[in-house]
Amino acid sequence: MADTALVGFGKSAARRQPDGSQTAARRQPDGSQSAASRQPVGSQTAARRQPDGSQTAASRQPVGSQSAGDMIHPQPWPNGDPAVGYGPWSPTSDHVLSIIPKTQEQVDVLKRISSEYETVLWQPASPLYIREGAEVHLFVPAHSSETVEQLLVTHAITHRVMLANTRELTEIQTRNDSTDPRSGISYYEKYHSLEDIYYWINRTTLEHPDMVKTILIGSSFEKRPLYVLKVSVDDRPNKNAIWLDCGIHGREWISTAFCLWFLQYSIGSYKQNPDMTSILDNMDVYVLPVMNPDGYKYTWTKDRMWRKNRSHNNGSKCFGVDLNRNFDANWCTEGASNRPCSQIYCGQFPESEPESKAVANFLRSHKDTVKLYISLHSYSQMLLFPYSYTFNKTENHDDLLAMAQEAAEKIRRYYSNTYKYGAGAETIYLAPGGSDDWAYNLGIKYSFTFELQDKGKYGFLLPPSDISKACNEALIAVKSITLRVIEKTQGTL
Ligand code: 0X9
Ligand code: ZN
Repeated sequence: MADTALVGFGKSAARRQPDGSQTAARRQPDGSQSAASRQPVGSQTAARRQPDGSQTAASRQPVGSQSAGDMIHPQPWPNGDPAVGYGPWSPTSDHVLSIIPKTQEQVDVLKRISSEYETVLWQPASPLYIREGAEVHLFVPAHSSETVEQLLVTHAITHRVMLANTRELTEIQTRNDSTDPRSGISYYEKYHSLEDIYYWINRTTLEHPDMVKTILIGSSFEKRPLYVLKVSVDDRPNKNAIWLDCGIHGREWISTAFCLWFLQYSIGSYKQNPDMTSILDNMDVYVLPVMNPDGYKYTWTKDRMWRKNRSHNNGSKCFGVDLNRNFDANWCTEGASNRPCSQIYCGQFPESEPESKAVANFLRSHKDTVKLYISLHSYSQMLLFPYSYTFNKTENHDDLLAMAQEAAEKIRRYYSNTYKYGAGAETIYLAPGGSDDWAYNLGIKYSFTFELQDKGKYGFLLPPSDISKACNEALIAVKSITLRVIEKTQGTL
């Protein structure tokens, strides 16, 4: 990965590499941001971004002009300048800050930092959603850290370092020990590259021809296949079904890991586990493990923080559409953006993207049988249900609430972990164009979005050692809700 080319080093080295180049997050040619890659000689640190995502020419400096001493510090550090080594925080590596804005002015400063400087918002997904008193998680590449720190201190904005060195965690997430059978770690307790996942899909289908079929439902913008695995224990036509999709957002790796976990579990536990047996006796299961293969691939090769798909936006240098703003559910109203450089860009029109169109087409043609829709995301530990595009309640709000509550209680009982639950708009933010709301309006009245672990300790960089607990607790929620749906839909087909 490009990200791993760098190592953090001391302030006195002033971010200059031995070859004379500077360490700094590099803007990709498409206008996207690489989390931390090597910057070409002549570019500068702490690059300032224009609101449209481009970089200001004025902020570029000639080679050699940049050193720790060149940075402008209007004495923001009461205990001395950390650049000389004795300050409270010496950010020489990419890190994540937890920040709580307490006033509207602080909210505005944070919105500006997260949209104009080379940083990546982890939580919330867009500056649009930043609110007074709500915690913000901001990824800050090493080269932006002094500028960001200075702005926060100047405006007295409370913040703390949440993750001190993200490169190490990224490295741990991509380390592949699968070749060592003695490690004792199963395939499902690791993250896998897209190629590995395609290989796994193929092998799983071949190994379980009686239970698993692969359905090609379309292809991505970059022409990668979108495979759905159908798990079915009999050939009963028009059997009720559940749908699960994972990986709609590239950087949310635990989501895709969950789909593989779930598939393996359903295949292996039929006639072993009574709940799963009852689920498969009553329902077919459709699973789309990677809804956004281009974005996922990009997070493995170029930019670990990438969220959207990778489609080209005419007239803009920014790539990608947020697939979870591209569905036809109050599309592109408040809570989405019509600007291609935004993380929550809604696209040119509803279902403009091949990935969302493929899912929508499949569900439209299976809408009489699919009774439960679940979309897996991360992070923040929430069980959400419609609506997210309006504060209005759905007609079966109480049912959905009871199901989410029961699932969250089971997670608390069995795993001592807490999940918030509720309708999306009131629980996180108003966000139109989402797959769950669209599926609900299509007629799939049991529709959920799960935000898996964690709550920010590692965020998107959840270590592989946490996969099993994250997946097991999500599994308990999926089973609990599915069993309720079976009860409620018995006899509907
Ligand atoms: O904003 C989203 O798309 C989801 N959160 S995330 O941090 N994973 O990006 C929440 C989606 C909730 N549902 C809808 N907005 N429809
Ligand atoms: Zn997501």
